[in-house]
Amino acid sequence: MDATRTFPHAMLREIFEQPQAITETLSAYADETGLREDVFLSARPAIVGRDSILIAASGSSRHAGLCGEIVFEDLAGIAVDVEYASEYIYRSTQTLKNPCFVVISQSGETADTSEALREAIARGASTIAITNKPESSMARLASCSLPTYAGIERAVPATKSFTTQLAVLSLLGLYTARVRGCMTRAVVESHLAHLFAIPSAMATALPRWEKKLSEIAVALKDAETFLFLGRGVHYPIAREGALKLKESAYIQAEGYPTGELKHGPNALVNRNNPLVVLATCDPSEPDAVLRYEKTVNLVRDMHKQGAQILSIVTEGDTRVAELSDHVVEVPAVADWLAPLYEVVPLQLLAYFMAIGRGIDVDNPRNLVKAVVQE
Ligand code: F1P
Repeated sequence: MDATRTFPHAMLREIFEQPQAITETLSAYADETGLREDVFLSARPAIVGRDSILIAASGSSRHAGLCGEIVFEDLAGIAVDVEYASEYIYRSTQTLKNPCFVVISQSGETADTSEALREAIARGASTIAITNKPESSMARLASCSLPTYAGIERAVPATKSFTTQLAVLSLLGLYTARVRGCMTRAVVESHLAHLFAIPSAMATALPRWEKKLSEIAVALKDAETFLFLGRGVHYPIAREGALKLKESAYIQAEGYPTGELKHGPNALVNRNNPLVVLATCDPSEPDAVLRYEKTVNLVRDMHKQGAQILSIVTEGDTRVAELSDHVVEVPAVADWLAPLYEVVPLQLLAYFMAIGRGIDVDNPRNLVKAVVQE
């Protein structure tokens, strides 16, 4: 980041701080050759011998958890459930007898998530807290604390805390795969090389994304509602994009699995209700290619139907791009890591839509940084 640049809002500064925040977080847990065993030591008993993982969180942190669900399942072959923290305490005690219970919270103080953590401890679960505050009550309460190193996040809409949560979940996914015997050291090393390459590619892309999204926000300024669509690990990013737009710009938005569009929401699609489609592709992964092909078909149908489409595609894509009104390219990367890139243009979309509406984006109405009362 240009150290001399001053930003008009904390949210924009924090968006630009992400490459640095991700680098610091990755470096705390690993280097390019391997995971730091000593740092993960306290996570080991929480993970080894568990049949499943239960993640509880609220808001953006929950969306990071939804990405984590796919990562843990795909990398480590362990079943994962993601619960709204506020719902967990009402869930049956009869299921998931031996889970590793993971809370994710920027503040480490959100009342619903703290309550869920206390309940999980009472139910005998082993617990891990991923927070941005190592001294927070959740970090102290859990048997293992895995902090994010995002630095202070001032704007209410979460940005760098979210991407650093994704970074910790990716590392924990690799560690879990390793201790469960699902991955060789060499494969871990190659994943780490990809992870460590992300911050500098993100830093290079950020000025281009900033310009592009400021223009797209002007083009979409009269849109009434937004539908964000994503499949697989990209679906949580659709949810996060929609939440960012709601909380920052006061615009009604929903995040849906792409394949669900034709099961109801399509009735709403018209030029005033644009679609934001996560349509990246990792050609080295057959499942990702399949998802991409299905997404191309859907985008084609929506284009014919006259929808207004903003697509997030992999650099060099032409197939989705030519069917879209607005296109944002993100660097090519392994499918499971693409969320780290994809969310950033969506944060910028929310930021510029908010600015266009004269909203105090750092302090949106009715919201606080940490909801400490249920
Ligand atoms: C969770 C959260 C944020 C949201 C808002 C209210 O906070 O829902 O994601 O942006 O600030 O709280 P946390 O548990 O991650 O601190």
